[in-house]
Amino acid sequence: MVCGDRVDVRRDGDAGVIETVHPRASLLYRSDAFKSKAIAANVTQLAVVVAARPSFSMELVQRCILAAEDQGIASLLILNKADLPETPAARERLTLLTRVGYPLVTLSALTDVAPLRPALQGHTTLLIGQSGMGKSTLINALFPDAEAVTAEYSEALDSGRHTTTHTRLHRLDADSAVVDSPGLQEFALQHLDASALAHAFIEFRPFLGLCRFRDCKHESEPGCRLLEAATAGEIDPARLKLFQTLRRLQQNAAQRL
Ligand SMILES: Nc1nc2c(ncn2[C@@H]2O[C@H](COP(=O)(O)OP(=O)(O)O)[C@@H](O)[C@H]2O)c(=O)[nH]1
Ligand SMILES: [Mg+2]
Ligand SMILES: [Zn+2]
Repeated sequence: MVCGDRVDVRRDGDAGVIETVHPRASLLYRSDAFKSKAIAANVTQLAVVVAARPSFSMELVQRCILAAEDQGIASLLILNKADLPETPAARERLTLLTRVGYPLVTLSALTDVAPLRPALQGHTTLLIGQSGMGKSTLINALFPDAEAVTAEYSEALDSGRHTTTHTRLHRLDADSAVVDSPGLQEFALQHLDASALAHAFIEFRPFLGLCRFRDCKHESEPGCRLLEAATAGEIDPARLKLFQTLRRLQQNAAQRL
């Protein structure tokens, strides 16, 4: 059982006994080179928190979104620390993803999280982000009783250990919840074959299956519809380049097994 599982509980004196675990609509994994571990079930939306400072990795942001797409989970971008003067430059970097259609909410978790509330309504949202982006600050603002430990607070305690170490589900209302998971989830992508990976790039979908060769790797083959689309500006060449990089990584990993 993982965070987000739906269960039926039977009362047994003072205790609750789990009788049934319902089938999962989705399941997200965290992984490293050796193993993957389920982190949350029944998530309906991924929200990736970024900020102008410290700098964030567009590749990591995209990897998370790709893993979510593979599970049929939509993603949302949160640009936090809108009060910082470098925010417009950060927003510019995100256009790679907003042009594809991913919604972007810009806010300052220190002052006002109201802009985020409509996007959370009706969803179970997994909140992720690289360290320092303001995820704990955001959780505290949304859930004043949560006591998520922020960077300043853990410095004051002079301990790096006082950070979130387990996945937690915070309920907003009957239909909405936010799942907070420690650190950045490097979602598993290794298990995606080339075809699944290509489908995870949602803007590639209209072009898939139209290449001259059925086993086209979308590298330099003649009649490759994706290469044509990148040249014609129908898809962003930077996204195709990321696909090619990830496909090669996946292939190399598969060969080592
Ligand atoms: N200027 C500014 N700083 C923020 C904002 N939100 C969070 N921070 C700061 O960013 C740092 C990291 O925040 P924290 O919530 O611990 O980040 P986490 O590692 O993602 O959980 C802290 O010093 C926060 O006070 C914001 O909206 N504006
Ligand atoms: Mg934190
Ligand atoms: Zn192709």
